[in-house]
Amino acid sequence: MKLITAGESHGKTLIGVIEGLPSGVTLDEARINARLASRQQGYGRGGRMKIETDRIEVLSGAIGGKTIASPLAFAIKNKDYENWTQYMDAFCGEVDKKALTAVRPGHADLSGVIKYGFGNNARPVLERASARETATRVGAGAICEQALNDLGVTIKGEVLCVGGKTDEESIKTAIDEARKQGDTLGGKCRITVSGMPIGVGSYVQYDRKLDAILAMHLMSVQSVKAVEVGLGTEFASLKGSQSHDEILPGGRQTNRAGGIEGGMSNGEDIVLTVTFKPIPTLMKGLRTVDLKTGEPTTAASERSDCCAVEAATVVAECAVAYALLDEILKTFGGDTMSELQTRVNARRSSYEQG
Ligand code: EPS
Repeated sequence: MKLITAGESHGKTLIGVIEGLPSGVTLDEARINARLASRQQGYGRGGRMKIETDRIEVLSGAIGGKTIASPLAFAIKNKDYENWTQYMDAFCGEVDKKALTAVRPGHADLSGVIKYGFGNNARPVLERASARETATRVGAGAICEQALNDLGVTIKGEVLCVGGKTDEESIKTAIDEARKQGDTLGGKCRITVSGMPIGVGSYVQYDRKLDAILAMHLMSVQSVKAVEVGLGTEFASLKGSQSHDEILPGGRQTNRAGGIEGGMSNGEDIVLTVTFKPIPTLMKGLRTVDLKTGEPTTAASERSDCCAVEAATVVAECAVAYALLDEILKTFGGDTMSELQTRVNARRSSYEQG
């Protein structure tokens, strides 16, 4: 499959186009919208989420609740565009009236301005670099999740920690505290995938390794700084005998590998830990240099989230869903959903029956 996303944070609409879905994938509008709604939630979100009610509008590629194999295009409207038309209109938008010159450390602002030659205004950079784009990743992932569920594969994400805190009460307190101080917080989530057939991905070429592919899909989510598979960084202090999952006649008793060996799914749960850095838009503003004056200043502080780890966990689930359906299709092929189901089931019975 190929997924293209388009859209600016305060532009007219967000767009996603998925090419390569088989025919016969069920599209459940309510279910996709529920996933979009869950991305909008979580303790620590900012004012934008009160403006938006993200909803999918499918523009092509499906009829009567089933995909028809042609490119599936969808839109998610930015309600906030009404307040930004004057600045963002494709033909007469006055982007300089919303100039951002005090570039934010940790954001795409500075490198983006230099790379694309935007002079001293980072507005065109941040509009696209914004995590608003993750709504399209969720729209696409929610469609893929449905197909995966129908193949017996389920994905579950959970927040492990925020700002170093692990229980809900301390997390909320830490977010309240950070907000009061004009600061932001990151955290970690765990994504667990159950029901994967054995042998998705491959050891035969570097770019076909399932762990490498999942890491790419997750690392490309805004604010992700690390992806671990199984015991991940803990492996550095363990011996081989403490690291691997012995194969016994009745199956394995451990899953330290996190469900992937040699770049292939091994039938155990795939377990991924994802680390998100704190959002780089701080209300208290870090030290920076103003692009217009060249003088030291404090970084721009636009409306933003204080913490988006809960929302980012939904995005991570959906990024994994897209990647896994894509890899399942590469491994098993099939033009229709039922062909794909038959092939996945044939693989399962090849080892489940011995
Ligand atoms: C986001 C929309 C954005 C931000 C946030 C995520 O809306 P606005 O910029 O209008 O407040 O809330 O984006 C960022 C944190 C960022 O760094 O760009 C969303 O829909 O998730």
